Parts: sequence; structure tokens; C-alpha cells
Amino acid sequence: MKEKLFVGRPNLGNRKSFLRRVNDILDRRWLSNDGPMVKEFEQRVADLLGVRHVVAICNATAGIEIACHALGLKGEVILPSYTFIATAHALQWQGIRPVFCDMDPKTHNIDPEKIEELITPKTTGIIGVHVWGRSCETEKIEAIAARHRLRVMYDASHAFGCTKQGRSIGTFGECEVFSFHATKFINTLEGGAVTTNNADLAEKMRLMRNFGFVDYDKVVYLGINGKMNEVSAAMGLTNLEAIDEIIAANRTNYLAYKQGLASVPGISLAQYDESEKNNFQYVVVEVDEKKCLHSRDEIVAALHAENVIARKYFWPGCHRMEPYRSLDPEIGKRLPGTEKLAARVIIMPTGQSMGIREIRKICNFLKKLCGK
Ligand code: T4K
Repeated sequence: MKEKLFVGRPNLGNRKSFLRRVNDILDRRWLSNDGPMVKEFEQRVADLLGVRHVVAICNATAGIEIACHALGLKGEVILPSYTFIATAHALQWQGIRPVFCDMDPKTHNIDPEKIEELITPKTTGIIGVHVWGRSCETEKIEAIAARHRLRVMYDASHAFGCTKQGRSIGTFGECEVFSFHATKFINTLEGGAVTTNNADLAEKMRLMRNFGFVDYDKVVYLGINGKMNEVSAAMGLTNLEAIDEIIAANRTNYLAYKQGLASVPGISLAQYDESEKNNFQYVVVEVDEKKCLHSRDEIVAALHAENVIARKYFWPGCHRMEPYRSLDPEIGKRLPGTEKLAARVIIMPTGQSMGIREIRKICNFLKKLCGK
């Protein structure tokens, strides 16, 4: 490739609409602190997901922190190790111990069968992550939580616009957290949101994202600065107007990869259930080293040499990153599914900026590289 192709190239809505909104913001001289653009963005997201409350946040990591704090999580919280490091760090940063659970290599999500054995008297909650936007097994997770009186929230960073049995992700658990980072399906430059049907929880999180202020001179909670600014909300509103185009581009790309890689020995593509709404933001290739001519790392290196900057999300798993690795050096033995899958996955470039011709070239390259 002449130019580098990246995973996470931002999807962009109509530039003129965005700039018009930015002009309005400048005219109003209202740049942050729960401004009109943020309110409009929250309402649009609520309508789209069919959820009662949306609290826009400056990024998903702060969103997870605020949600954990508002839910009163402490002690130990169970989550998958196969996630972006932010899910674990958001806990550790607040002095809560992340307890890593293995995942199911078939779904790439937390394995509910492995949760109960990790519960101790210190456990206060479970965070499921809808990896690649494919929902985790919410009924099983919530049944375990109910049995043990634990709180449940989801990291839905990947899952905006996705459904589980027709119901929008964003409406499960006590709350769910989305990321609107530049690399996400819908971006607000940087940003995130917590969604919930619980009015009290929503109100608490609204106050906590603004230092706990309830009035000009009155603070009622420990809070942080988690506010989304107006320009981010303008970007979000503009990109939401293009949501159908973005999904269509991602789906076309996913199908092109699926067709192009169908006959490559040892290479398979993680599937999206077409009976659900998906955002197709991640094209996830799995390499079976027993059947493939090359290892996952050799394939990634070969792609990089061709300017295709594929990624190894979430290698090597949170448990093998600091500080968790030093805190529990033996933990990998309890996470065989995570260790195996993290060593097999390659995320391919997709999104609006990718063309079918480029995808065909990539697939043909992989066919030549790995074909027998
Ligand atoms: N939970 C989960 C499950 C998550 O996946 C994430 C974020 C979070 C929580 C936390 O959400 P936020 O607090 O960020 O809202 C990237 C993203 O930075 C990160 O947001 C995302 N997950 C993760 C899966 O991917 P890196 O370390 O790979 O970022 P980086 O800088 O290497 O960027 C990825 C690629 O995107 C690059 O190859 C180039 C391209 N890119 C990036 C930016 C920012 C662009 O083309 N343009 C851009 O503006 O983490």
C-alpha cells in the first residue's frame, strides 16, 4: 500500500454540519458544563437506544470510574481479562481490585461458568464487556449477581448501535458505559456516556461528573471532572446523522473480508449474528497456528511491512500488563481461554476510509502468504 492503512481511522459525518454546529457554539460562548449541545446529544442517544437516562462523559474510562463510584463498588470486582486495559485500570485507579475471569474463546466474552468460583466476601460487582459489540451472556451474569447480591454494569465501549435479542445494548444491567473515542464506531473526538433506566443512579452520576455540585456553592458528593464539552457533542450529533452510512460501510467491508479470506487455511473471521443489529466496527481475524503456514505475529509483521497496520487487540490480556502482572504473576494459569485467544487475534483496518479494492488487495496478500 502506498499509504498506511490503520485500524481505528475515524468515521466522519458531514463536515459542513459539524462546522455549522461549532459556529453556533462559538456564537453562544457556551463551551462546556452541561451545555445545550451536550443535552441534545444525550437526548438523541436516549431516543436511539430506548433508554431513559444518558449521562455524557469526557471519555469511557472516566465513565466507568463514575459508574463504579455511583454504584458503590469497592473491594473486588470481577471482569474479563480480555478487554482494553481501561476497564481494569478504572477499577484499580479507585483502589478496587480487578479480579480477572477467563473468557469463552467462542464468544470472546466473559465466561459466566467461571464467575462464581471467583466470588469472595470482598466481591461487590461484576463488569461484563461486550467485546467487538457482540453482547455478553447478560441473563447468566445477572442471575449470578442476584444470587450473590452483586451489582452488575457493562463496558459497552464497542457496542453502540448493537442489540441482544432485539433489545439495545445500553439498557442492560444497572448501567452501561459507551466509548465515543476517535477510533470508535461513532466518535465525539474523545467521549463516552453512561446509560441507565435508574433515575436516582443517573442523577448521582450527573452530579459526580461535575465535582458533586448540586448548586452554585453546594457540593453533595465526591466528584470529578467528567464533563463532555460542546464541540465533542457537536461531533457526536453530526456523526449520529451518518450512522446508517457508517454501518453500511463497515458491513460491506466485513463481508468483503469474509469472502476474501474464506479459503485461507488456518484463518477465520469472527462472525456477527445477522439477526441482531451490529455496528461491524471490528474485523476480527483468528489465526489457527496448527493449520496456518505462519504464526499470528509473523502475519502481523508481514502486514505492517506492506503498510497495513493491523492490531493485536487485546494482546497479551490485561493480566499480563502492569500493575496486574506483578501483583499476581501466576494468574495466566487460571486464564487458559484468554491466553489462547489473545495469541490468535488480528484486528484488520475497516471503517469509512477503507475501500473494497484495498480490502481485496489485503485478502489476496494473505492468500499468497498463507496459501498452501
Ligand atoms: N473499554 C473498552 C473495551 C475499550 O475498547 C476502550 C477503548 C475503553 C474501555 C476506553 O475508552 P476511552 O476512555 O478511550 O473512551 C485504541 C483507542 O485509543 C481506545 O479508545 C480503544 N478502546 C482501543 C480498543 O483502541 P490504542 O492504544 O490502540 O490507540 P492508538 O492511539 O494506537 O489508536 C489506534 C489506531 O487508530 C491507530 O493505529 C491510528 C488510528 N487513529 C487514532 C486516532 C486517535 C486514527 O487514525 N486517528 C485518530 O485520531 O487504543
